Amino acid sequence: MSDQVHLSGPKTFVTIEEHILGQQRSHPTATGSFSWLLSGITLAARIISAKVRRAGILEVLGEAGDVNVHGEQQQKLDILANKTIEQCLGYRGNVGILASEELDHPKVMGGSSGKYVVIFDPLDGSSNIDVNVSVGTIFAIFERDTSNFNGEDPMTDVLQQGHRQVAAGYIVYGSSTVLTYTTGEGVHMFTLDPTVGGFILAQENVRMPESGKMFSVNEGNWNSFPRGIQEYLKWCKSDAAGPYTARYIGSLVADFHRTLLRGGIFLYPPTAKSPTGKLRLLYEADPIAFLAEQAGGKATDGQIRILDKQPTSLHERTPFIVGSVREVERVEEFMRKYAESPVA
Ligand code: P6P
Repeated sequence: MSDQVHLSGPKTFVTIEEHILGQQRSHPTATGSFSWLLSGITLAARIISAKVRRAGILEVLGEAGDVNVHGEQQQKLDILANKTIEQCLGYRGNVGILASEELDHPKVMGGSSGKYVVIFDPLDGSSNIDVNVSVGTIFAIFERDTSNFNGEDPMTDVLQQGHRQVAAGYIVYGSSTVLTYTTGEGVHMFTLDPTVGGFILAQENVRMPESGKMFSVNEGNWNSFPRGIQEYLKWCKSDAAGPYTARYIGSLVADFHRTLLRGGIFLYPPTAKSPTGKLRLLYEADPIAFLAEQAGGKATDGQIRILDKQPTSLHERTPFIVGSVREVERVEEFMRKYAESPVA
């Protein structure tokens, strides 16, 4: 049975719950536990969306006066989003470990019974909140090896390579709230309908265009980009290339959402300020890379496939290049060609 959702009778809208159940039915061994977990994520998404939409009214704009583990000012909505996800997922019984950008260490929820690990960025791009730019939530889901869990450090279940994800997704709080997820069987997109308070299927089996003349990078860091990246961007701006269009929102989820739908490439290379890249491997690059590959795209750190990287710490950063397969391959060619050349 394909994982397409089959509706009987006249075409009506498909809710995310129906779609998840449809995916579950295509797995004879599925117990519903995973569907129960994903419904916790959709609940958290609806709550966070409501808070983001009323940020100005709820007086949750502005900084919370504290800093997170990275020394970044915590926005009040950051904290609210983190708490919401913990409450919606942490007590479902099948989540054993939660790890978040906002937490110094992973949280073990209710002993060793929880089968899943959920790693998330509760509100990515939160510095954009006060200027009404799209922000997003990103999540990655792994299974735990509970057979040998005897209270040892939960990090052994958190520091898994990205290709071991059982699901990943994001919610982008933009002109509309869109939830995109994959369980390894294609990428599916849902739009929140505020009138019914539910996510409705917008597009099934989303495919990223194989190429796209749009690059997304913060060129303010140009001087410290690797030579290969500089030469690739020069090529993009040349008549030989077209030239390309530049689009950069400064919010990963929004920049990736556009790249997923329109094609092109997003880059956050090493910079002087962030020599190992700015974006985090576990809860930004890995889930986005899983979605990109499931949609026919590609994701690398410039040398290694993102999903093959072995994390060594929870908040580890990585250079990140993701997008249409032809565009990423072209960047890799430039990186190889100028590998021996110092930064120009
Ligand atoms: P810069 C937002 O703070 C974020 O973590 C990502 O969402 C975004 O892609 C990146 O940082 C933007 O960083 O240095 O260009 O402002």
